[in-house]
Amino acid sequence: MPPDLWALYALMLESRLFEEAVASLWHDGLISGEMHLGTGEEAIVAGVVAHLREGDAMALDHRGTAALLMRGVDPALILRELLGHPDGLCGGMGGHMHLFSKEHLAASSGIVGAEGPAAVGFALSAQVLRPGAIAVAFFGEGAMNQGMLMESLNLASAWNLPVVFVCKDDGWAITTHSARVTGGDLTDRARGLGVQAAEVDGRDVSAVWEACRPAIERARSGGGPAFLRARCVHLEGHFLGFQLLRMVREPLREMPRIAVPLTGAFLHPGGAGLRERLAGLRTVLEAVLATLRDPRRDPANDPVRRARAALHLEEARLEELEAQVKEALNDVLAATLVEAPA
Ligand SMILES: Cc1ncc(C[n+]2csc(CCOP(=O)(O)OP(=O)(O)O)c2C)c(N)n1
Repeated sequence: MPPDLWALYALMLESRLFEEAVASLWHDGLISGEMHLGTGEEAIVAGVVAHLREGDAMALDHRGTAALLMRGVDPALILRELLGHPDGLCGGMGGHMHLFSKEHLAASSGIVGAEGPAAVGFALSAQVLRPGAIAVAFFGEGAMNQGMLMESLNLASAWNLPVVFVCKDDGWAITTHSARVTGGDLTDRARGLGVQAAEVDGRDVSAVWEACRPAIERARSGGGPAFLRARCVHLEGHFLGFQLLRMVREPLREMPRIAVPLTGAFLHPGGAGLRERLAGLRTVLEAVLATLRDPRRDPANDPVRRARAALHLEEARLEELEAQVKEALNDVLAATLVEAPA
């Protein structure tokens, strides 16, 4: 059975529109604190969540909004939670990094890597209490360098637990280039612990859906854990207002403010030797070029846009679907914002 791209696109679009609305509220100062969005991860989340059934569980990271929405959690409850409203999903006390839904067996955490132990706990209870049910853990590649996630992969393998570990690999952990702090290959690392592992283009929702199907089916039927590494691009950078993204989006305006004084300092005679100063100039040049080549500048890395392009031949159906998703979301937003205190 092929994936239903229409249904997957609807999930992704709802999530994208919801997070765009959240971004706008955050920029207006109505949501306090940091805000990590999952924009750019929608294909991974939709491709996995579409396989889940009642009784399955999800352990989520600091970008858990998309997964909860796609799993059917009421968007009004999530929005009220982000606004700190007492009627929010967690009484307004959790905020966007600590969203829980007992009804949906979903728990998120701002502690990087904590999705591993939570998913293993969910999977152990599924193995004992609800055979056939599974747990999914969503986390970034940075979390793969956390001990507790390694322990979780190990235990899931040793106990043959029904858990699928989904690594949303965008290559960055805030401002750390993950490759610089990572030994070996992450997929091989999972295999080394006895966990079946696969890689997929996380910008392609059909590919993700196809890639995780055998992993989920195997876990359901007692075949043990799996690891899926899906590459993606975080379109908003690490969090809203991310300083590096300002440079990526407006290099001509932002870059000179940093590059010009640095270049001037390296050209200034005296101080460090010529060799060091030339190396400094080279670093500045490389940084400027890397900014211009940044994958966040390339619309082809947007999974929602890619899914839409695959459906564009049926323009009328597409527009109808988009209008439906927008209208439903606008109703929720309007009702929630009227109810929420200023
Ligand atoms: C245990 C722990 N260490 C550090 C942090 C600070 N922190 C928050 S997000 C983040 C980066 C995580 O990178 P990754 O796992 O790749 O996820 P991404 O943010 O890229 O989605 C860090 C280091 C934290 N929240 N928890």
